[in-house]
Amino acid sequence: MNTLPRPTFSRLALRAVTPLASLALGSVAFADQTLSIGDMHSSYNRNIWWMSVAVIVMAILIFIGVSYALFYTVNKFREDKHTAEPDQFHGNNRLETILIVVPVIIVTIITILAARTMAIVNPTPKDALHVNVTGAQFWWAFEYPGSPIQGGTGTVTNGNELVIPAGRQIAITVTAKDVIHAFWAPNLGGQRDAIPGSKKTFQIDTDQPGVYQGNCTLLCGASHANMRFKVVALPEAQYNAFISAAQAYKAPAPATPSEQAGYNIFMQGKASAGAAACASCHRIQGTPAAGAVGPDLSYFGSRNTLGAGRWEGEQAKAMLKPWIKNSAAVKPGSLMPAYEKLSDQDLTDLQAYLDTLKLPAEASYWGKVPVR
Ligand code: HEC
Ligand SMILES: [Cu+2]
Repeated sequence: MNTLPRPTFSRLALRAVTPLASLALGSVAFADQTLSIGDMHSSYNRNIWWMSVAVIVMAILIFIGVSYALFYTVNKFREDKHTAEPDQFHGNNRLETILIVVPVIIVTIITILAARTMAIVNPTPKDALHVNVTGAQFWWAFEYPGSPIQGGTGTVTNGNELVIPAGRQIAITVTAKDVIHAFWAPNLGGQRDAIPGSKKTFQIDTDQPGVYQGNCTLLCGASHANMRFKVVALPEAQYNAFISAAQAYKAPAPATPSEQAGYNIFMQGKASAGAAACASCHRIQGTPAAGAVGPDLSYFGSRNTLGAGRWEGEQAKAMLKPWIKNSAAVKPGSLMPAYEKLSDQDLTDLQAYLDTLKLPAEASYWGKVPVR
């Protein structure tokens, strides 16, 4: 017996209409979030949308006008109505002038609309928050040039998770380390190529706090599709708590023997396992680890993703050991070396140490705003 409910017409229609509607809005739905250029909480998207509406309305009017003219002439000059040979004439100045002037007016209007929109969205506002973004195979570095580290060198940096205040313009200066990537968080604004040796500044923004999805959108190698990032837009006060805690942050000293063992492998490697020191590639604020070849791990314990958004939440925790052992086996093309010779105990120790790298509770940014 078939106990499945029979699909009713309305259910079928809904099934057909939902993807069409999201296609029309330029959005893609994932399990729990939506990538959408139709997210009107971003002033960038709003400006582009209203310009598009104007152009689409013009296009519809032109379509109607041209179709009308076509059917009108076809009907009026049908052969069965006019058996005699049609008038033979050369040129029609009035018609030709109209055919030149009208398109010129249309293109001029579109040019003005586009130039106006560019003039609105392109200049960096004075009060924008500046973030330097660097793409690398296959991860993202986010650096806050305006937020120096207290009693240290450099500025606040995070890997793969970009924390921003909602309701403010964020000036992103984007570049790349190795090959060309592209930065895009569609809900927050336009995309820009990340090109080695070039720096481009543009703005993203949202007035709605939440966690948003970002992706590399230029084919850059085996794990291009796994080169994701999160943008966590916090209410301004929570953002300020995050950034001041990040400026003051010092990784806690290892407290247990396991954490200490993990710390030692991280900082010095483990000669018997032929393991290079993790610290040569990764930075942990407040420790001697200052590498910049891989993502900053200063508050890795407060992060929710692993492998540049390849895994999230519980999965990210479960994948940490396989990741350290051989990241390329679980994320194709990963440029982090494999550590096959580290024992399970070594991996447990490393995980224990990495888990301690946490921001203070009031400054941690996960779980405070909904995933959008
Ligand atoms: C040769 C440089 C290099 C060394 C040495 C290295 N890593 Fe990495 N690591 C990387 C790169 C590059 C990535 C980013 C890979 C990707 O996402 O595609 C990475 C990513 C990571 C991540 C994931 C970060 C995130 O947010 O996604 C963790 C955790 C990590 N490494 C831990 C370690 C540990 C622990 C060690 C030592 C056992 C180590 N790394 C040694 C280069 C290195
Ligand atoms: Cu990329």
